[in-house]
Formats: sequence, C-alpha cells, structure tokens
Amino acid sequence: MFIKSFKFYKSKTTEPDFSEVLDFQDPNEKFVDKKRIEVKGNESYFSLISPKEWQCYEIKDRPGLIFIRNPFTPSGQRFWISRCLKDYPKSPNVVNLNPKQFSKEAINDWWNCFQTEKNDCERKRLKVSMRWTTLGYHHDWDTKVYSENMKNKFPQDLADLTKFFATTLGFENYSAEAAIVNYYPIGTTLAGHTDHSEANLDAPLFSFSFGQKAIFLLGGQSKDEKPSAMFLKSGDVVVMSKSSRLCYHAVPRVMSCELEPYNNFNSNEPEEKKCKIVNDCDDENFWTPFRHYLKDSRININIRQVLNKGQLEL
Ligand SMILES: O=C(O)CCC(=O)C(=O)O
Repeated sequence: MFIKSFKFYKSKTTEPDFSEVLDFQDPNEKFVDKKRIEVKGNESYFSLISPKEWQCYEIKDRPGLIFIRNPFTPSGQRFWISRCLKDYPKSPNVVNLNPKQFSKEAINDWWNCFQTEKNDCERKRLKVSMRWTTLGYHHDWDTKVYSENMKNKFPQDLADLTKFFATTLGFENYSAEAAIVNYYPIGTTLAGHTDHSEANLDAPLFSFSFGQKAIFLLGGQSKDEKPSAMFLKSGDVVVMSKSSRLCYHAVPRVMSCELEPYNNFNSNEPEEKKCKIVNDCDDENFWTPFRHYLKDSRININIRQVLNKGQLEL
C-alpha cells in the first residue's frame, strides 16, 4: 500500500489527483485535530513567531505526529535557508558529492563553488547533484550505524532552535545530535524508509521544510498500511513522536508552491526580534542567490537525538 501511494504521487506521466492530500492551509476537520499547545513560559525565539500564535495540528489516525504550520518569521526563514545552503554544507560536515566527480573545493564549500562557477553547464551539475549534508553524528547511508568516529560538532544555533521546539511542545531533555539537510530540486523524491539507527528511539524527530512544497507520506510501522499524504510548505514543521516515530515516511513529489514567504515580505518585523545576522538576510543583495536557488528547489532539515539520557557517547 505504501509503495502504491508513493508511485501514485510520484507519477510524471499523468498529473495525480491531489484531493486526498491534507493541506494545513485549509485543514479538513474530518481528519485533522487542532492541538492546543501548552506554552512553557512566555518566551519567543529568534526567527519564530510567538508559540501562542502557532497553528498546531494532530492527524486523527496518526498518533504522535504533530504538524506546526509555518511558525517562522519571513526573515527567520531566510536565516535558516541561508544556513542550509551557505554554511552547513561546508567541511567538516559531510556532503553526498562524489570525489571522483567533483573537485575538493566543491566538496569543502559547495555553495561558494556553485556561486563562483562561470560555466552554466557545470553550475547546473553542481546544483542538481547536491542532495544532502549531514551534521553532528553523520548518517552512514550504507551501514546505517552512527559512530563516535564519524561525528562533528552539531551547529549550536540549530540545536538551540530544535530544543526550543522540543521544550515548547513538552519534550523535556531533548538534545539535537544528528541532522540530515536534504536538498530536493523539483522532480526529485525520497523513497519510503524508517529512521531507526538512533540509540534513542523515544526522542522525537523534528523536520523543518523550506522552499517549494512537497507531498509527504506518513504510513504505519509496516509498508502494508496505506499512508496519509500531506503537503509540506515553506516553514512547516513536522514532529514524529511516540507511535509515529518509527513509521514509514517518504517524499514522492516536490512541486512548485504559490506561497514564498521568504521572498514576499515587507520588513516590518519588530527590530527587537531580529539579530544582526537576520538583518543581513533582509538585504536583497544578500538574498538574491538564495532566491534563485529556491525557485525550483526544496530544503528539509531532519533532526534526531541519538543518545539516551545520561549516555555520553556511543
Ligand atoms: O524531506 C522530508 O520531508 C523528509 C526527510 C526524511 O524523511 C529524512 O531525512 O529521513
């Protein structure tokens, strides 16, 4: 059932029927519950609107899945997008680019190479080949085993952001220790899988989406179950906790989206909400290369806690 749905939404020969895809812009109350979040404290966090204003949902037959509809401010989105493109793919973080096909410079600082490349054909190759970078404990795609030998410092800003979501949603003692940043040019997909390599399978998985929209499938713990399909748009946050933590999920389609909150904004966010770096993102000269990249691409940051509480290493 999972594979059938994946193929259905992936189809390029005929445009699939999207009528069963949940759209949280206009949530159908038959399938979706509006979740009340008990806000811990009165604080907000840079790049986010106040948790009191978050639109937070649960899906009726998918316990443990929490969907927060874009809680990012427009310049907050710009900040995380620029981190994902310009900074996170830099060495010592690991990227998928093959050393037989790409220069050391590209593998060490992909965005810089992509921006300075003059040859259009090579620029295109650099763009479409970049599919992931890993942070913290690096995901080993072959063995699927994390190790202390394959680990770098996890970016503090991303750890703090994830911790803020975790605490606000009532997940205590959360620690972000591994992330995959996925880059999806339109037309690419991610096959059905479960994330089960972490020693800690109780801590929730956090997923932040930016850029063009995706269809996300969330099924059960076996591929026999028909998955729910939902749109993920720029800024949307998905939390897979409790019984959804080990469920099959996939991205069968990335498609263009009418909403581009990172492009269309007048910079009237209160100054006190911004830090210097977010102010830089408001500068259109700074933003232009990111705008170009996102015209036909999506980015997803997928964050996991690896260790159990009190565990210091693997
Ligand atoms: O792109 C997404 O929304 C999901 C990514 C994902 O499932 C993963 O990185 O394991």
